[in-house]
Amino acid sequence: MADDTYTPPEVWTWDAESGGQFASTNRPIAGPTHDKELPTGKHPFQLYSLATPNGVKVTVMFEELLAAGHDAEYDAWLIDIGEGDQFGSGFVDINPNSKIPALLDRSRETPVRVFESGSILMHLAEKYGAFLPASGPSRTETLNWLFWQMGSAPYLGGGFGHFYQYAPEKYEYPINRFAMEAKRQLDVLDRALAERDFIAGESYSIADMAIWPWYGQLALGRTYGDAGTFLDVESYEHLQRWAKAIDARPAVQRGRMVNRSVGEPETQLHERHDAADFDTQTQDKIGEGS
Ligand SMILES: N[C@@H](CCC(=O)N[C@@H](CS)C(=O)NCC(=O)O)C(=O)O
Repeated sequence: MADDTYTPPEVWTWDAESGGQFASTNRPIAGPTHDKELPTGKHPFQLYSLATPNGVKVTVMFEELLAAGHDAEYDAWLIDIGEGDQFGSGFVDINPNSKIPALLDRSRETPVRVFESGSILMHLAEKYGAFLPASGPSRTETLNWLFWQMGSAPYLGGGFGHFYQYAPEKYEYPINRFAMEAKRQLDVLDRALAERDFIAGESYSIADMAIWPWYGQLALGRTYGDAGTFLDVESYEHLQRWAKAIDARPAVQRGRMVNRSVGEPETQLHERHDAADFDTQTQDKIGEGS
């Protein structure tokens, strides 16, 4: 229905067909739809996720911790959000918001659930004393940018990305509104990165890990079809330099593969239980490419 003919009814009712590409998963209620226990592996950390930008933040963090010599071994299990795995009872117990990523930290006597990607990054950073200064202005600046990402990305993904790429029709009003906001956010980052190597200062931090999967990958032209051209991402010089530098990190390249279920089979590691899995368990090796 075109924008100019729609009058909202007095009380909204759910039309299951109105969710565009995600109509099959989105509902106006929370809670589980079915009973399903989550699998558990041998490591202290059990990650239930998918290689979307929010998922990649956490797998990059684990791979960076391991690369830095921390004992941060983890089992990563694939949650297929297209199939509704996020509404299984075991997953909802760990994240009542039914969104990936969700983590169960079994390194304590009583396991701790951790949901919201920013909370997971902080939890791991504090546990290992890594990628987040322990105190002082540099810690505050890192958290400034971490929370900036958590607050800003829904306008990029749920706003711009949804209307530019996924909505059933192209509507000029929301595309204009969210393209302007997306470009404003890109300029925020570009100006900050003109003055420093990384987003929160001269050290790589959980703020970079949170921001790069969204804005770095947009700058590299990897998200939302032709959005890179549409938003003229090449014009953000400092953002480009940072995006490419982070993309080249081996831990980032590994983190992008974990729980990935689209793309070239050699880039997909559906589950990760061991460092050797990158060499032996990718979809091209186990022959179940999707
Ligand atoms: N603020 C949350 C957002 C998580 C989120 O939106 N996850 C998406 C994938 S990127 C999801 O699980 N969607 C499934 C659904 O909406 O049913 C976080 O950062 O962890």
